[in-house]
Amino acid sequence: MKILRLATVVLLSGAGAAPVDTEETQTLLETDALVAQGVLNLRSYSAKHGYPNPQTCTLKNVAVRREWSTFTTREKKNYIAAVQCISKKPSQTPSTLASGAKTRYDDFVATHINQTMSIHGTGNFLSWHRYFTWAYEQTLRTECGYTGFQPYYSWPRWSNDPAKSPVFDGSETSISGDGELIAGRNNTCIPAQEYCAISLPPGNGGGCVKSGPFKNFTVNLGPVTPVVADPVLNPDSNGLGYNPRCLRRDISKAAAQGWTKDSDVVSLLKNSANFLNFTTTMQGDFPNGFLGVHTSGHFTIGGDPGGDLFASPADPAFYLHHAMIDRVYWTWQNLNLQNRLYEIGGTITLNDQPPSRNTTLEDTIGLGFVGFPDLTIREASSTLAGPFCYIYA
Ligand SMILES: [Cu+2]
Repeated sequence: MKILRLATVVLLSGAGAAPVDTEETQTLLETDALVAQGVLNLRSYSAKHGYPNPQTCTLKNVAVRREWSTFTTREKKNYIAAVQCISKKPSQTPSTLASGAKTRYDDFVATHINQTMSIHGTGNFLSWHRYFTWAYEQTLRTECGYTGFQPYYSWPRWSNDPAKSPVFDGSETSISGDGELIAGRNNTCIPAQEYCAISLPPGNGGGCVKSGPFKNFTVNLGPVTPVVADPVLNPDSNGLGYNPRCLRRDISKAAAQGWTKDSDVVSLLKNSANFLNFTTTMQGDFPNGFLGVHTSGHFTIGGDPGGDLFASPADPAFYLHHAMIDRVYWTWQNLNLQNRLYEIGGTITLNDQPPSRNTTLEDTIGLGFVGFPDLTIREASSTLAGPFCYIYA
């Protein structure tokens, strides 16, 4: 595993990324060893089969997305400033469609709310969220002068105590920390209060985020499916009306420790034989008490909108979580590129309810008033193809 890690460092340095000093010596995760193995595979696969866009994107000029803890203070502050910048620019979504979309940041939230039922538990889940996260990164860069790339939050690295992670420690260089403690709350039941297959105990928050750069951040849209007991309801039942309120969190050790440990991610990567198996394991099997890394990551953040399937992108930590989802998908592909680069499965309705046709690689994914052209799932299947040119460290 040490050799693999060294290989990544060498490969990434060769790819133009500056070697990064981390503040502390991190324990070597098996997840990261699999990521490194994936990079080696991608390199040899590309040498053999060529690049999709050899003129514009190779492993020599590719963007490298890194974990938040490896960002320097300046890089962190630049990212935070860009997020705050798009949350001050005007929305491009017509108010007739989403009267609550006030800012450029809200365009992303409105698009996600609008499409929720056709982008979760579906064959396009991974490619749609890949494109969505990329569009967010591009918007930070092109509209707010950000020069870095989208950071990710490595769940297994911080699964023991997420509130202590550099993403959630509440410092000036975090994405803000936990909410104000609201005592005496009940457990959260998943999938529903009436059907408590998974019962998560309350954490140490529940109220408004009390420190860090997003302490005064305003959430405008949602909730649609709130998990907090006392939600401020949206004037429109579709969640697209104007509902300004504070950002609430309830960071959950139980969610993080339960389903996002190194062994959980390794098991997902090693034991998912096909695409459908991978994407469904990732998204959980609630009736059987299995939350999966995707939902666990959302509940690690918790609160409002963090725990809301529809409005969750209104919490800026969403994009670091979904970059990790994409990193794991990308790694799973890299571990068997021949079979997995263009593999698809699933249908076009949430958990196939109501039953629907199979998803195909020619189906398109769209981002509404976020304002990017539609892509086919095929085009979104490689992070070196189409509009993309990035990998993960
Ligand atoms: Cu989503």
